[in-house]
This record gives sequence, structure tokens and C-alpha cells, in this order.
Amino acid sequence: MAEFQLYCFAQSGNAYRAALMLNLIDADWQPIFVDFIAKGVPRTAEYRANVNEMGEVPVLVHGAKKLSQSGVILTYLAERSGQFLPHGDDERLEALRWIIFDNHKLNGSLASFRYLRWLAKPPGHPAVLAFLKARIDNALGIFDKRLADRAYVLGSRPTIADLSLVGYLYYPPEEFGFDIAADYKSIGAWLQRIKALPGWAHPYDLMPGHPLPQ
Ligand SMILES: N[C@@H](CCC(=O)N[C@@H](CS)C(=O)NCC(=O)O)C(=O)O
Repeated sequence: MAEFQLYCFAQSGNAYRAALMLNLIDADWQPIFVDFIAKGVPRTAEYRANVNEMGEVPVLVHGAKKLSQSGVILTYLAERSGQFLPHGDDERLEALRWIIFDNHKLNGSLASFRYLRWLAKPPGHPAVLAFLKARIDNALGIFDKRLADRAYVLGSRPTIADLSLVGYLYYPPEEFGFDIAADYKSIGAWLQRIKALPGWAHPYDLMPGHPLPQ
């Protein structure tokens, strides 16, 4: 058995943050497929009792430890490996600030928008999609400005803040109905820089469950 197990599925950008980190630090890890889309497994009482009371992926298992929330998993892996770790108190707090902004405003809204537009049956109500799209545009604008004069979120070095913010941003534009990398130039350039890191892989190549059954 691998040293780390990650409960995940290919369409989850929340899980991708953890899977990408594991790959970038060259950890010995294996995915455990959670069928959210066809079977809603994280919503079952069994999953909540045995895997994660919050009813979510990702969950990282490391020996007797079972961690959820991608920001917690990224922090744990960075502290253990010494890689992608913010340096000092100011950087640590700044990374946390961007991880919370990402979870709440950027990928938090983008994940719900994509799910309602592309996967939900029936799709989400147009008013809900319009509400989320406005939040996404606002958050992407803020983040694009942040990256205008920096290579990475905290400056010249990639950290866990970057690995959180990439969450959903490599998925195909057709799934969103707009092209983030093309519309936001600084984000587009930053995505290319992260993609060039040794160990980078696309979410559909890193986690099980792609393509979806017809
Ligand atoms: N803030 C959490 C979000 C996790 C999350 O929402 N995961 C989704 C999959 S992408 C989930 O498990 N949803 C279950 C549900 O909606 O019932 C994190 O960063 O780990």
C-alpha cells in the first residue's frame, strides 16, 4: 500500500489541489475513487461515519491520520515535506488569506457554477448561474490583478497558496462556458508557470473517474 491515500475523483478541483501537491512533492500516493457524480457517495451515512463527517472529498489518509479540507491537507504536506511552504509568519498568514479567499470566493463559486451548468440534472436555474458568474468574474479580476506584477501568489516562489488557487482552472473551457486563461492574461501566464513544474499533471490524468460514463 502506498504511504498516502487520497479519496478523490477526477472532476473535483478541490481534490486536485491535494493530488497535485502529492505529485509535485513526488510522494508515494494512491487515489481512492469516490463516486460522487453517479452515486453521491459523500452524501451517504456510511461515508460520513467512516471517511469524513463533512461529507466531502478530498480526504487524505496518512497512517492513522485522516485529514479533510484541501487547505489543511496542503498545509500538512508542506510542513512535512518542506516544499511549497510559506516562509515565516507573514508569508504563512498571507498564504492562509489567499487559501480562504479561494475556498470562499474563487474556486468556491466556480465549482458550484460548473456543477450546476455542466453536471447537474436538471441544470441550475439561470438566476443562480448569473449570481455565481458575477461572483466568479469579481474574484478572477481580483486574482488577475494580484498576479500582474508577481510570478506566484506570494512572490517569486510557488507555495500552497498557488496550489489551492489552481483548483478548477485547468478544466476545459467548455465545462464553464468561458475561457479563464484567455480572458485573464496574468492568470493564464501563471497557469503556464505552474504547469511547467516537474510532476505537474492534469486533473483528468491524476485522479480516477474520467471520462464520465455516457
Ligand atoms: N472546502 C473544501 C471543499 C470540498 C468540496 O466541496 N468537495 C466536493 C467535491 S468537489 C464534495 O465533496 N461535495 C460533496 C457534496 O456536495 O455533497 C475543500 O477545499 O476541501
